[in-house]
Amino acid sequence: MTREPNPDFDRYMIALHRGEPDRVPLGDWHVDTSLKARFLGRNLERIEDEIDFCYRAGFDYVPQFAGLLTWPHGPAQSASVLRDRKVSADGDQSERVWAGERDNVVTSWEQFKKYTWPTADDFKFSQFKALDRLLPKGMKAIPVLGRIFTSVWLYMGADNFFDALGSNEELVAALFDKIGNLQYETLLRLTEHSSVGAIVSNDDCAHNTGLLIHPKYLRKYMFPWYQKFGEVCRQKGWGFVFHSDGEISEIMDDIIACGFDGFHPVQPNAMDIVETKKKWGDRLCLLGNINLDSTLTLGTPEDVRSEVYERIRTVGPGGGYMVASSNSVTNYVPFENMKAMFNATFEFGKYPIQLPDRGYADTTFKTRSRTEFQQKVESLPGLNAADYVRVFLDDNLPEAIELVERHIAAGVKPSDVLSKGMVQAMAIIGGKFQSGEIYIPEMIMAARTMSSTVGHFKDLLTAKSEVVSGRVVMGTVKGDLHDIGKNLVIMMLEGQGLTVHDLGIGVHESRFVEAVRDEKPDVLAMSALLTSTMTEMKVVIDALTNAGLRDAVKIIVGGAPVTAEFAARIGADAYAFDAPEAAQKCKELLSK
Ligand code: B1M
Repeated sequence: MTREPNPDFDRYMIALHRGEPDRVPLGDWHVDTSLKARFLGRNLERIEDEIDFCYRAGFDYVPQFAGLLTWPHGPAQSASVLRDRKVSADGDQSERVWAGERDNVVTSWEQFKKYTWPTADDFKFSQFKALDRLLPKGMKAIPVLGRIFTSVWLYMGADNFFDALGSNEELVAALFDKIGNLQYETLLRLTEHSSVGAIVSNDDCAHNTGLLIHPKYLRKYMFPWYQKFGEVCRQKGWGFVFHSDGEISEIMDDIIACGFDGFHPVQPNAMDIVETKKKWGDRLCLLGNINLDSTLTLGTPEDVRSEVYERIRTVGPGGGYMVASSNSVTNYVPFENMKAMFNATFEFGKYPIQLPDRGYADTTFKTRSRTEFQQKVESLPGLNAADYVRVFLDDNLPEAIELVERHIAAGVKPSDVLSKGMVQAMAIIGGKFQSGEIYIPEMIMAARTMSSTVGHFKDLLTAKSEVVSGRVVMGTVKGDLHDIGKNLVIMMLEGQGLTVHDLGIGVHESRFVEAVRDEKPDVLAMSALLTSTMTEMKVVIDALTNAGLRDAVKIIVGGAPVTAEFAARIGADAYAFDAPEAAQKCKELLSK
């Protein structure tokens, strides 16, 4: 790539303030080290190398992680090294892991008090000192600092966190306070550095179809901290960008109220960037949207070029847009695709933008389609599934038990209590989750209350049950540690009367084969959240074929980047968009 680097942080700030600079800036906050090294033709060992990469790639800034990261497999080049606390399992200090994702370091008051909390003094700021001295003219530093909500739930572990919102909210509040304060103290330290020009606060609040938790918690515990961040940024004249994956429309106004100037990464599978610009583009600059689920990872450089063209054509005019990936430039983005994204930004991004429509939208912008889950509600005289919906969502086990007793006493068959009462209630609750009426914690709580109710009447309800029965083995595939979605799927399956053996996360193909051979399940269910790991599903199917077991089991796949078309291509029997649909599809597979 021969291009004269011409860094100019004013360009970044003009775009951030919704203006038209000379050209559309690049806006990513993280590029994997391996790609940077390949770009430079050498390993990155010093801050000078980071600067060199950003300069030569065409960025107007150098992003650097700061503060508490709680990043289980953290970006190795992160600059916020913890001095003397927890280190990674292999003893590598450079991984700077405070709390392993599965360590669940704080789940009780006792642990909260016992834990050696870091202070801002424990973080290293020397990289910013170096940037103060070394940055070339026109460039600034962007500390990536936020992760308040994310750190809280990673410290507790997802399940414990979701539980605690209902059962121990004071502990959740204390964690928000502790971590919010720590990140804020770190921000104040950064005010001493002349190189800083903006802050990117990264805090993933959502998945593909909605927020992870009810916005009232974010409003109570997270946004007040970002208000304080916003004040500091305003006083310093710094730009302020919020990063959250997923569909966050519900909290967009809160983000604006905190003083954020920009929103990254407008994930294409979750939000339509053209619509987002129409609604909020007069108050927020948009950064991102180059699709990590498909184009950047699976497409060709020409596909990437087309997608950048399309984004600049549709979102660039009028200003307030920066080209970036829809999360970060991960190690599984092909090198040539990364370069194509940078180059196309320079090629098409010059203002004024007047690009003709080349019809790229149809080929580059692939959003997954969701099948609406149609739940048939059959009512029986004296039995209304809605009653179970209410008590499950209220987490009211005594009332659920009373309800079952009342229905049995009124002469409803136990199998109908289960299939037309509770199982239907869980399906209705799944529909509420799909429509965004309830969030993950409520769904988990309802599933647990149902399971406890069934457990209470185990012999009575499950004897000669007409509820579909079947056995499922499920796991998240090798290389992938995402499990919140998998766990929800399992709860829905169990809520529909299926027995599930959870193999956990990062499951090797040999483990799937072994489970199919030994446990003879009716269905094998696989989850993947990364484009790089969904190909593992095919590896598992091939391994089953080689072991002569492919026809012994039905296979269903799903997860955020997985599509029906992909499922068909790898030879799976079914695909489901979400947990309620997974339950529906498994039942269909069982009836075949
Ligand atoms: Co990660 N992450 N993450 N992450 N993360 C995603 C998945 C991502 C989509 C964000 C984005 O692009 N903006 C992106 C993947 C992009 C891609 O490759 N296509 C991503 C990335 C890049 C990464 C890292 C690589 C980041 C990095 O290090 N640079 C890294 C990878 C780690 C690894 O796995 N090796 C990483 C790490 C993490 C955390 C550890 C911080 C955390 C996971 C913690 C955990 O699971 N215990 C995390 C999270 C939380 C997310 C987001 C924000 C939320 C995922 C989630 O839990 N959703 C996610 C953004 C997003 O999804 N938009 C993102 C809630 C859950 C209910 O939804 O899991 O989609 P979901 O499950 C749904 C459906 O997909 C479906 O039903 C569920 C419920 O209805 N479903 C199935 C799931 N499995 C199914 C199976 C079925 C059927 C349906 O049949 C069998």
